Amino acid sequence: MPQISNHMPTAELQSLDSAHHIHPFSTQDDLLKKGARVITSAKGVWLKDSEGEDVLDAMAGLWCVNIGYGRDELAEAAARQMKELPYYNTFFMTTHVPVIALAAKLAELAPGDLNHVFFASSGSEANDTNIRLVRTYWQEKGKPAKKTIISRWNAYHGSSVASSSLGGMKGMHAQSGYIPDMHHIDQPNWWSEGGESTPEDFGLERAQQLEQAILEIGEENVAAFIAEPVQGAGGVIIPPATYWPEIQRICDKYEILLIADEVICGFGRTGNWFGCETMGIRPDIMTIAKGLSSGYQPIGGSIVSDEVAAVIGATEFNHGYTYSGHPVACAVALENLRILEEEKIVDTLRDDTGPYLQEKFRSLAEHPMVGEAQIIGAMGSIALTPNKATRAPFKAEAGTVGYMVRERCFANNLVMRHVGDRMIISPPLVISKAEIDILIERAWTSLDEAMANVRAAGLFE
Ligand code: PXG
Repeated sequence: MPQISNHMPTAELQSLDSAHHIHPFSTQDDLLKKGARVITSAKGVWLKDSEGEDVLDAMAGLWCVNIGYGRDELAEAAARQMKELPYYNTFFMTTHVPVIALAAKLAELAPGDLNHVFFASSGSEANDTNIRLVRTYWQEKGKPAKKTIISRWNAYHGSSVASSSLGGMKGMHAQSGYIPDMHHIDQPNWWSEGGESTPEDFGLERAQQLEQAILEIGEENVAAFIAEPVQGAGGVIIPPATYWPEIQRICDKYEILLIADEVICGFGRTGNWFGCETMGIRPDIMTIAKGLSSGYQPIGGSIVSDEVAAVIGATEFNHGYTYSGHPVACAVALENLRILEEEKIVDTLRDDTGPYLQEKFRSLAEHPMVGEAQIIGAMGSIALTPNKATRAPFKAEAGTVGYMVRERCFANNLVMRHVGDRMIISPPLVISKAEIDILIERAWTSLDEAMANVRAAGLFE
């Protein structure tokens, strides 16, 4: 086998990659034909590829590199921990210092009485944990029939079979089936589904679907409602202001546990430490991952309230992963939280760079192919449309035009993803004003170029 390194020609790396590596959410045949872009290093918000191009990463990897790339402090924290204690588990009455320190730090940062953390290595694992947690909670309360979890169509809660069953991605259900006792209601996507109603009325109507579902399934059978404060992978759908207060009212009225999936929203993304603070809700459980370590190490978890912890605490919780509370991941997450806090990254985003990004991003709505530009904190999306007034979709399969825009972004060295015909951004929280200008300039150029292709394909009318 040849010596594989950064110095190998791109084509050779690509052919070895497509020959041996099965990629997530990709069509392997496309990779065989086109080859993947090879990323070799990164600093701040910039990726470098194997051709030496500098690419602005407006997705922070997969919504996770909140403090930006290339922070040596995290590498040093990992090395220190690896030398001292590279691994030990937290099963069977053992523990270690990094996991104690991280759990205590998270209890301090999390709002209200969310003071207890169960660790996992990813958001998917954490949401699997949540399924078992809420069912155990109701069993312990003497209500074992309360098993059903209500979620939303187009929600993303992970890729394991259980967490994707919680999620509402029909393409994922179609390939794996899904586990029983899950129920989905519609998402608060006013742009695509709101018709003639006002966003406020629509927000209320969508929230009240939760009440209807509880009444249909029977309160005695419902364990929890799970949702992302702002839907991420579903297209950065910022709900109308009426939505979350109504959801909270319904959860309180029927004693349904509220799980806020903060995997994307957590650790500053929405301009506060947690999305539930931005949305003014009081979850019983929060799912965390991604920004917890800024993606430098795989780590996630469930933060639960004093009450949930007390109820669960009465029994043996038959659940755990070999890497729950992995010492190296915990040490890196702690260092990441230190940087987020000491460098006031969340405050700077909320008070300074965030408002600048939001203003510039909203100006994309002036582009002839953009209907709305929605942004909160540093997560935003634009809706592509041939007709701003009617909010019409393109006369092509959903995602066709989104893909055309994404292709132009990629060619213009801007990572901006498409979800159907929405384009989304979620840059590192440390993005500077000068970098924001570059992001918007490249997005505008890519939209112009894509629009010419969309017109040529006869799709603009
Ligand atoms: N919850 C939410 C809200 C997520 O966004 C998960 C759970 C699962 O986390 P893990 O760590 O198991 O992947 C996620 C993950 C995309 C994309 O392209 C989004 C995610 C993952 C991969 C791709 O939008 N979100």
